[in-house]
Amino acid sequence: MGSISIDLQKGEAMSKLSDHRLLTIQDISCVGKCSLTIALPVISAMGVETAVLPTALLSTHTMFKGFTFLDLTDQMTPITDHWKMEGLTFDTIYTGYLGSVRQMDLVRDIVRKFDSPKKPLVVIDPVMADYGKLYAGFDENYVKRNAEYCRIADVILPNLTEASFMTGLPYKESYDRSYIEKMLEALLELGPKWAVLTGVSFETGKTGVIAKNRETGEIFEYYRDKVPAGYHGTGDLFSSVVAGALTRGSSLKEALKLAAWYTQETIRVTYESGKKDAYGVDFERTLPELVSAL
Ligand code: PXL
Repeated sequence: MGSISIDLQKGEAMSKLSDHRLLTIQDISCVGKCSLTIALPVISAMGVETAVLPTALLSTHTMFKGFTFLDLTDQMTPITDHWKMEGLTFDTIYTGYLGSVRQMDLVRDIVRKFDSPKKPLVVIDPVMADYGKLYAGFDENYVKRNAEYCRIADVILPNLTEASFMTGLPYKESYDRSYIEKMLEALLELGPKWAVLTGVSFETGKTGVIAKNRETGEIFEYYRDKVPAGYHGTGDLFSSVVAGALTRGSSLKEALKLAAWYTQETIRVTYESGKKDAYGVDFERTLPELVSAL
């Protein structure tokens, strides 16, 4: 038992630690720079206390051959019950890679568990696919349940592949504006307040993000120069910055601009350092820039 909680009422000890507290729920891949090994350092550096609920322990992410996998699903309820007993609250609940449909059901229970005194903002990155293909271990049922799971979100952040799997619209590498608008509409039908599509490009050499609000129909988009390289974990980096910025009180537009700039800057620095494999981005080198930008 930590010494601070001895003198204070339950919950009071924890609630004094930080002005903003976010809970992120995703796997920990010990090596490979993705999910929690990105979310925890990045969101903490943004000045947001970051609680973690690891859903699985992997030796590496699933792009490596022969990775180990320890399922932590059975820990999700006891850990969060303990937090509830301690009187903890979260400003934001942000989920990334979830290993199973059951984990989505448990996250729904967790969101309900922490919905008072103030409902947390729910940010969902439905991590499951890229470049037209599902990641190892996922199937049609996982896709269908992920689409249903997006209903509880304030903000969803799929890439185009994930969006096409969830909406049933065809995946296209070249497309026009009407395709993207249809995709946003179909995503909003899943029920989130904001649908954000990442990795959208209408012009050679540019890439960015486009978002639509379900209630107002407002569209926001932001593009930057495309660095000619793809690295693992950049979606997790983008979503972590969005979740961190929203938790600090930024508007979604500010959060998306910051995340798009920071992700592109990090890809650029990684690429210019000569790294050509997809292993991961050197966010450790660009974190000071993110902190200065806040
Ligand atoms: O970066 C997304 C991600 C997160 N976690 C695990 C993954 C992947 C993508 O492959 O395998 C375990």
